Amino acid sequence: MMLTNGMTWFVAGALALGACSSGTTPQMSAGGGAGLQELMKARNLSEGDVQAALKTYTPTGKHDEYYMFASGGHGGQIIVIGVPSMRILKYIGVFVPEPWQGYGFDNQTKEVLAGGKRHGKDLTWADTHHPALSETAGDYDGQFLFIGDKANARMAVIDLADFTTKQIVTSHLIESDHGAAFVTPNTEYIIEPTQYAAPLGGVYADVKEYKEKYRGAAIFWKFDRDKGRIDEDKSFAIELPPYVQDLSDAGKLVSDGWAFCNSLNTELVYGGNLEGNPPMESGWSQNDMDFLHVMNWKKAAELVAAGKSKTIAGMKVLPLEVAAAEGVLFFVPEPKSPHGVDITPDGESIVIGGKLDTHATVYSFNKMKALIDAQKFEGKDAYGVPILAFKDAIHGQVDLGLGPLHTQFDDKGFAYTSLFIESATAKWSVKELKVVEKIASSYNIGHLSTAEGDTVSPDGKYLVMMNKWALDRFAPVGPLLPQNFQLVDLSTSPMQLLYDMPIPLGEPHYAQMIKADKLKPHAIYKPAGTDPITGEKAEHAVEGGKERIETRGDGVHVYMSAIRSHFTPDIVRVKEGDTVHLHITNQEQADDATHGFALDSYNINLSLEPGEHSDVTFVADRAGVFPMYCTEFCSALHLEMAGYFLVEPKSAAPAPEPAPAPEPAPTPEPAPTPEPAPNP
Ligand code: CUK
Ligand code: CUA
Repeated sequence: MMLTNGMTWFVAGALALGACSSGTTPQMSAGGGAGLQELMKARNLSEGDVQAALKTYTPTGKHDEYYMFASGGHGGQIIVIGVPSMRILKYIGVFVPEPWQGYGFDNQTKEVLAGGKRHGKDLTWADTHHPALSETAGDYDGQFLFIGDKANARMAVIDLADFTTKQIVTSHLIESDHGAAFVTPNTEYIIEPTQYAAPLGGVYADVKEYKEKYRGAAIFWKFDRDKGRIDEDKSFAIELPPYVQDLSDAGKLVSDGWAFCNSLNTELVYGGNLEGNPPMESGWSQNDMDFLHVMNWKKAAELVAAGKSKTIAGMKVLPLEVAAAEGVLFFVPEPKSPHGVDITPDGESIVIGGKLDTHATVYSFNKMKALIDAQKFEGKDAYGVPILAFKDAIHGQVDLGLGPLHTQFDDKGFAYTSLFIESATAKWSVKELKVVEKIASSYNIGHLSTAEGDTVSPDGKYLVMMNKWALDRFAPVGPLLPQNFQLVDLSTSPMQLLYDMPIPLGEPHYAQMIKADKLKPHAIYKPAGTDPITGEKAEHAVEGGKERIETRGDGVHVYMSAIRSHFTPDIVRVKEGDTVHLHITNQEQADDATHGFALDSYNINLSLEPGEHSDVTFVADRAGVFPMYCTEFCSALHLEMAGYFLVEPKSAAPAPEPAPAPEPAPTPEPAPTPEPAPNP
């Protein structure tokens, strides 16, 4: 490992420091400095290793410089990671229940999850791909976070005031998405284009009618920042040909008002390998060129407002022929089956990864805009969409290496592109279209994230490579290995690999990194009795001293307080078959004074964070005695924070339970082999 001068200086400095404090020669001392060398020897660490450790180690009580929000893959969650320490700070429950946060257990969060039901069905997983932080003037503002679910075409809104999911929306217009979530520069809209084409609105048509009846669409979800919610009524979609839209991104600065999306299947192939057709993988890759979609979303919004849309599955849709005729949708050829669309910080260049090609293609927004303004097209596609000439629309191509996918930026005019097949990241100059250096990843990098790397003012500084394979990086854990995030220091040349972080929630796709001081989450819900989803005092908030149980027409209402270290009331008596409404307020107003509330057999587990109010409605359909208890070790008397939920059987004088029918005699199992006695 090459040693930089800085490193030599640092180790020497550390040694000198050790000498100072111990007053003996560094090499012989048992003090800090000499200890360092002994430690390096004992742990077989190089000076480069020590340097990497010093750059990532974050002493006790110190906070990280950045938050990284990473997709939690199939887990339907978001992973919050501190950078550079790479410590996991939180999993945010998004599309699936998250028990520790009580997410998906009380009425409030069940309703949030219900927003993501498809055709009335609950879904217990998601394929989360791209998290997107809210932006103001093209820069992360630290207020909101969005993420899409590729599998089920859903979009979630997370409020960073309390790192809690507030809303999930889905449109039955489409069946899947991919280039989601990406936000416009002032978070006017959150973009969600389809991946796999299907008849719009969830209707049936045989796949042989692919060209005529199958369609893509790009949904623009309108975000109401004051309410912190997507406004479904003000959202719209642009109908697209069934080209299998892939990644997307919104223009910024010079390209504000435009959105870009690449595509994979201008061949209009739909599989059928048992029916004499090529399989999708080769069928989709026949044409040398696919189409970069260039969409004028501001114009589309105006046309929709002017009544030029039709409504499908409750969504206002700008028809393809209108989008093509009225200057909303244009195509530019792009090398076959590309991946990734990333816009440079100045908004002028659009970078497309070649995936099957060694190049990234850099399009010039100004050139494309000039062609559009001059109505200079080289033709139209089969659906009547004007096509711009490739050679007139590009700034150029850069030969990066095998399998370019995604691109991020720094503050010095460099781009960083992941090379999936080569397992590396290429650092290159956007202006000169020249590779400066590369760093290897272990192995098969997908996305990558630099600090604020897709905003108008990236920081550079750190790069995280999100690798699809981990192979030999970590202690083995069976056939399903973690995936691997690798932290790289961008402040040195060459770039330096600092840290390997296993990611046990796969498959994570994208992540965004934001300066930590932009976030100001609150620690307490104020006043006590706040509903975290609305942010307002809950209708059934309970005041200390006014705890009570009321039987009303709609069931039994239990107004309960939680405060160290008891629930009031701590005995609740209901009758079998009663509808029970638990209204529980955590009266605490101190940091981290969270109580849990568990009720066995009824699948109830709440997290009552300081000041939080939760409502739970359920039918007490099982008679018996159910201890209820606090699930957070909140005080020395935490175990005593318990009570009884008594469900009296229906009949006044309960008959003893009938003796259970004798079970059929089980087939005798072979006697188990006695386990060997464990070693002492
Ligand atoms: S996609 Cu995952 S590596 Cu869904 Cu963003 Cu490219
Ligand atoms: Cu409250 Cu334990």
